[in-house]
Amino acid sequence: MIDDVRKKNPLIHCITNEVVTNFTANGLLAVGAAPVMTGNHEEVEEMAQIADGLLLNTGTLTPYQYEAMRLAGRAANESGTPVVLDPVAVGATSYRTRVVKDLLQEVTPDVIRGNGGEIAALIGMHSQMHGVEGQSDQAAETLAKEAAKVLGTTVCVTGEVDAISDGTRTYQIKNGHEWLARVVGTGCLLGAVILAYIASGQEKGIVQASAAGLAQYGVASEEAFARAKEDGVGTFQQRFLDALSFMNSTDGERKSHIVEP
Ligand code: ATP
Ligand code: TZP
Ligand code: MG
Ligand code: MG
Repeated sequence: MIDDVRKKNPLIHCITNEVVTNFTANGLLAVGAAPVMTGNHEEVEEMAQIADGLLLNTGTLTPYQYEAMRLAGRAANESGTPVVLDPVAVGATSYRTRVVKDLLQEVTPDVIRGNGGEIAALIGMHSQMHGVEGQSDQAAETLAKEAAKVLGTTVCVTGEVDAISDGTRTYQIKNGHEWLARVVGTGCLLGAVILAYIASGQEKGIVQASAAGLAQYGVASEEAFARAKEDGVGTFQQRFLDALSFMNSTDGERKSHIVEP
């Protein structure tokens, strides 16, 4: 599916946080997508309609940005542009939990992607948040399936093992490397990459396209670690961008580890 992304060069409109904006744009370029970052109320609806995908990421949410997400999300839903929501740090403060739940009354995402703590908090289950990092006591596949049923959309839970579920079909993705959690923005970029895969492979279905994106992202991190392990996490971040840009479908398929639990 990486070939489909490179062929389509999907335009990914990101309303994301100020920590990861540059990394997300570079990561999208590396996989062959075209990033555009804007949260300006004057243009977000038009951009979301032109785009092949819309990313809503609540990492540094403000009231102004919330309104941008509401406007863009509604426009995307009306025009059929796929939407991925990354509910960063939901559960860490009551403001975030309340506001993201409000957003879900207005906008229907095609995929919600978060760590275990964020997804558990979103459906009112026990969650442990430590700023943007979060854990749940549920296994990723159990949590993804339950959250998909409660929220009525596809849910992706990431961590040591990733899982994606639409409530009926559930996959575990066992690629990845723990150093991903030591570079800021790798969760945020992942939401954007999943969107690029969905936008380029819609005929394959949202769960399948997302699982392919998750696996290939994990494979890239494994390759990056092999090249950076003597040097450290700074080099790993660069090698990871390199590996995303070198990804090819043969290696991706051979090394991907997707299973049905
Ligand atoms: P961040 O860790 O950057 O704050 P996040 O918490 O939103 O992001 P994570 O759950 O860390 O998101 O997932 C980001 C990526 O890191 C995913 O591809 C996931 O598979 C991978 N990942 C996280 N922890 C591990 C781990 N211990 N082993 C392997 N891969 C991991
Ligand atoms: N603070 C607010 S947003 C953000 C931080 C540290 C980035 C979180 O990105 P990720 O991908 O979840 O590490
Ligand atoms: Mg994490
Ligand atoms: Mg995150």
